[in-house]
This record gives sequence, structure tokens and C-alpha cells, in this order.
Amino acid sequence: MNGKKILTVQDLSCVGQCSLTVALPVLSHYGLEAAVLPTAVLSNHTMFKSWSYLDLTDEIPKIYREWENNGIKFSGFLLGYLGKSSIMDLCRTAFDKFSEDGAPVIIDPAFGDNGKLYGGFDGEYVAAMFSLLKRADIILPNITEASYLLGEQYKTQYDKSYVEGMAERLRAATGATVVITGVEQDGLIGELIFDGGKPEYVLQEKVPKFSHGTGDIFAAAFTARYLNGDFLASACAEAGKLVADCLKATADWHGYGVQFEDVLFSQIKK
Ligand code: PXL
Repeated sequence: MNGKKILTVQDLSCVGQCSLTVALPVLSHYGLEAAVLPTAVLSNHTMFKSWSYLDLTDEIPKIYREWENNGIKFSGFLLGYLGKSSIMDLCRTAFDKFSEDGAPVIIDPAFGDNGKLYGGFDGEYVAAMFSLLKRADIILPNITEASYLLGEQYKTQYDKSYVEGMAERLRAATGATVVITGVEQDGLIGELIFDGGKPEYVLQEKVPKFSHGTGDIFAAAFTARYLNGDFLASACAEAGKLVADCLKATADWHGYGVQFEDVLFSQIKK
């Protein structure tokens, strides 16, 4: 434990390892104390053919009242799938009321992949997220999310100028450090980091598998390493390696997310 307490704000999907059910073990693995603000409870994530959805917007002010009563503060924030734009103002309240000095706000917009929005999201949600990103220190969009946020074309074949252009425009609009995830270059995959200076790529070999929840694992590992003092590039490299290892350990795509348990907890096995 390093004494850092991070608040992660995401949904609780009961089945299909993603959002809180992966953020918690990953943050703990890297020695952070993980506090949660669940935004919604779903029967399962939205890549299954149907799901139930309990929105927790009304519960959050009650939670905040008790956190204020108890003098609770956090050393950083990681936001993922929020579900409804009504949660976004409550996130701003959390940054205002519950931040320790210098607590970074890291936001994964978590609303789409492979050129499409996740089920239940629309342009209004994307616009509200775009506005919330102005409160972030670091944003972690994938290429789908970057293109939706900017209202630009989603491409699967692109050159550096496509991703670097989007990173520049996102930085100009939000003021945040931009880390675009899932960037493919020369048969490799990784992140483009843009902090206003020279764009930096952190690439590795691509594991030829797709799984749900890998963005959530990346965001949690990146955040943990960043809060532990890593530079952006090494936090990306570590988080990218964890995602690759988890994908390799996962038999095949089955809708239940990656099997990260053997990767994170191999030392305490059987
Ligand atoms: O992994 C992102 C994610 C998180 N939470 C829910 C989702 C998704 C992606 O589909 O449906 C509920």
C-alpha cells in the first residue's frame, strides 16, 4: 500500500468482467486503495443481447453527504463508463469536494469501440462527455471515441497524421494530456501520447484477439502506475503489457471479458 486512495467512478456490471469488476482488482494489484462510486448496476454489460439497468444518480448525493460528514478525500479519480449524462455534474461535484491537493482526474470516455457507440448511448451523451473532459488532467479515448468526440470520420486504415491530428484537436479543446489507445502503426498496437510537445508512441506486438473490458483494464493499470509515479510512457507500456498478457490468457472471445485472474494473481495460486 502506498497510502494513495483513488476513487473510481464506473458502472457495476454483475456479469461480464468490465468496469468496476476489473478496475478494483487491477488497482489493488498495483497497491492503490480503491474506493468506488458505482454509477449504475447492470445485469451484465451491454454487449450481451439484453440487460437490466438501475441508474444510481439519485443515490450519489446521499453518498456525498456521508463522505463530507466523514471528511473523506481522494488522491486521484478514474472515471469510466458513467451510463447517463446526469452522473457528469455529480462527477464535477466530486472533484470540487473530495480532492486532495493535486489529485489528478483521469477520464476514459468509455462510450464506444470499433466505430460504434455502446448500446444506450447517443450524440447527447457524447457531447456531455466532451464537456466533462475539460475537467480532466488526462483523457484516454480510443480511436472510436476520439472520432465521435470531434465529430470526425472513424477510420480503420490511417496514417500518423490522422491520430496526431485528433490528439492535437482534443488537447486544444480540453486542455488535457491526451492518450489515444488502440493505435495501430506498422503492425504494432499501443498508445499515442500528446502533451503539447512532440507526439510519443508506445507500441507493442498486437495480440490478434478482441475482448470486451480491455480498455477498462488498460485505464486502471495506467492510472495506478501514473499515481505510483511512472512517466506517461512507462505507465502506458506497463498497462499495455498487462492487457496483452490478459488477452493471451483468455481462451477465446466469449463475452465474459478477459481472464485476468491468472495474470494478476499467479503468485497466490493453488
Ligand atoms: O468496457 C466498457 C463497458 C463498461 N460497462 C458497460 C459496458 C461496457 C461496454 O460495452 O456495456 C456496462
